[in-house]
Amino acid sequence: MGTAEPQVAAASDAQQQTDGFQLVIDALKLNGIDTIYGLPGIPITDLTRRAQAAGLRVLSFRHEQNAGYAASIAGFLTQKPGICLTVSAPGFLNGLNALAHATVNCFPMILISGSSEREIVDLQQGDYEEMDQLAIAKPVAKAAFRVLHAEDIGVGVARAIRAAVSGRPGGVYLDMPAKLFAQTIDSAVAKNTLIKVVDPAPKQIPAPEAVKRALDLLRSSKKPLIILGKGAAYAQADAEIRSLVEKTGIPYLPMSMAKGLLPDTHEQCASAARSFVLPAADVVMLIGARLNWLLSHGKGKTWGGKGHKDWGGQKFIQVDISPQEADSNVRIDAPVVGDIGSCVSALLAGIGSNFSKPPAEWTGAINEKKSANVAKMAETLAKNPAPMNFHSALNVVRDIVKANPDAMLVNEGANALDFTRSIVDIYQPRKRIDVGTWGIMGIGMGYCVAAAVVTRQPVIAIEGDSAFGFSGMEVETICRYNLPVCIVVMNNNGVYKGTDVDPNGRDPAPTVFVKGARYDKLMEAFGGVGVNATTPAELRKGMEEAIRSRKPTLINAVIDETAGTESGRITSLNPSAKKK
Ligand code: ADP
Ligand code: TZD
Ligand code: MG
Repeated sequence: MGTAEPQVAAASDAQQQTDGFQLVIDALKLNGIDTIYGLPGIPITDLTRRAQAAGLRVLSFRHEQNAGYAASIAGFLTQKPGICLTVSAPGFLNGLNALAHATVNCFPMILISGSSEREIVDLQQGDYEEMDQLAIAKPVAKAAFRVLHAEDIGVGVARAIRAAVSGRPGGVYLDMPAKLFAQTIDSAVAKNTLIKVVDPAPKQIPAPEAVKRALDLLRSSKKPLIILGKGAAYAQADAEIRSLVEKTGIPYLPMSMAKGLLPDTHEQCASAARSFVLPAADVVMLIGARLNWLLSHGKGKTWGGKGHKDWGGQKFIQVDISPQEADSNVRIDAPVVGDIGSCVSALLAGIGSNFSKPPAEWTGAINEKKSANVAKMAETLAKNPAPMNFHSALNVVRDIVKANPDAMLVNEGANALDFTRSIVDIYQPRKRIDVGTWGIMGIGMGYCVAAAVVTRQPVIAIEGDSAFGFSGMEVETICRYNLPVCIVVMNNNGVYKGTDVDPNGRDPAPTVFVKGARYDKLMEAFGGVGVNATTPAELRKGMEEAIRSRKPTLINAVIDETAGTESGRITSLNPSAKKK
């Protein structure tokens, strides 16, 4: 009898304990995070198991980089930080590329990595997979934090969420040493340490004088142009943006991932007259787009430049959440700083009902260019050469996307990227996701997994054969989770094309792969559907069937190996081209 009581007390004490693993899960769930993209191992294996047991969706990848890219694009699509979970040192480093990618592209993402104990790391005592991860993550992350005590997990997760989604979104690193997960703490005390983040991405209302300055400039313009970037797509202010474009009547250009904010077939879309409108416009309003290399830094030949017949010395309005973005390349005459939803609403309120639409001379000239270019393109697309080229294959993809406007389109490669971007119209916001600001290869299969999981819509991936190779093993992941993904590998036997040869006749050229490779068989290895398509008709049949069945499918589209251009559309950045 005398010993019975303490034993009961001990048992109930034990019941009231929680641990680091559980607190991480509780903190994520409390903040509405329902999916983890990761790869298990010491010290986070149990975190993946227990998260799944607790009802979180845990998607397990074959390489952390792909899990990281998946998390980053989930962040873009949902405005909630995508979570990537990795083991220490090598797993962390594999995920780091995606963390940097998230920061560079302004996507909210949190990389959570298990790590070695501080004591061992700081004395460099040689732990299993030891590395000073926090220090390494800092330069590529928007913010980086380490949590040492279970009672600080709530604060650590809250700070990571705020840093990822507030202001300009970005990648955040959260370092969790192994010992943290096993720490136990009283459940009641622990509960109070958790934080449900209130208003994680607060509205940022633009200053009225900034809005007025921008509108005055727009009103003075004879040849205005709006450029929509992926920040505008991220902002989910779709109705306001459409309204601004339509009420002002200003022609617009969508950047790659802003395609579909308004349907690419919209009468004000100037994509088919891009090289005409950029130099000719007099006032350009950037909405969630940076004047980086993708817009030729706002100067030089693309923009007319001095001496060009259309040189207008453009004036710029820039709508952006980052106050530091303006003037990064050229003078911004009217910066409007705030979140795009608030800024566009303020601009709309300011234009009222008496905004005069741009002169017909301007819109008419654009339409003329557009019609000419569209007619030229239609002619090219209608050809049916043997073997298939990019155009005849993408003509099929264009039809399939038109018939399935809800489907997500993932796209990477060089020619496979550039041709798809210009040929395949997008009809709804946030349906096109691609290589982003860095023009990076390897986003493909990670993006496919996240796009399918987040949107539940069919996913079509148009992949260069080189691009596909960077993440190709994730076809197993796609099969394992039975995701409705249709991958089309544009197989031209190599990087840019498949025709290079080693002048010494010893090895294959650096840009060339195994000729006639059958990527479709990779998919079959894991129970998915493989199709080898040598004609547009075969490609169409394969894609239609994939969308209908929602089965993981890989179509090896055999493309003329002479069809590509070196570096696709960015030949001018190739130093060998600069030398000439
Ligand atoms: P693109 O590559 O499509 O041209 P960028 O990635 O260069 O687009 O630019 C995106 C811009 O959008 C960044 O400067 C970023 O600060 C901004 N941005 C992102 N989210 C928001 C938001 N919610 N409100 C305002 N600006 C945003
Ligand atoms: N590595 C990474 C991470 N990103 C890159 N962009 C490159 C290398 C360089 N690169 C490109 O810019 S495009 C490309 C590489 C290797 C592949 C092009 O070949 P592809 O496409 O087969 O994917 P096309 O259709 O043959 O042009
Ligand atoms: Mg290729």
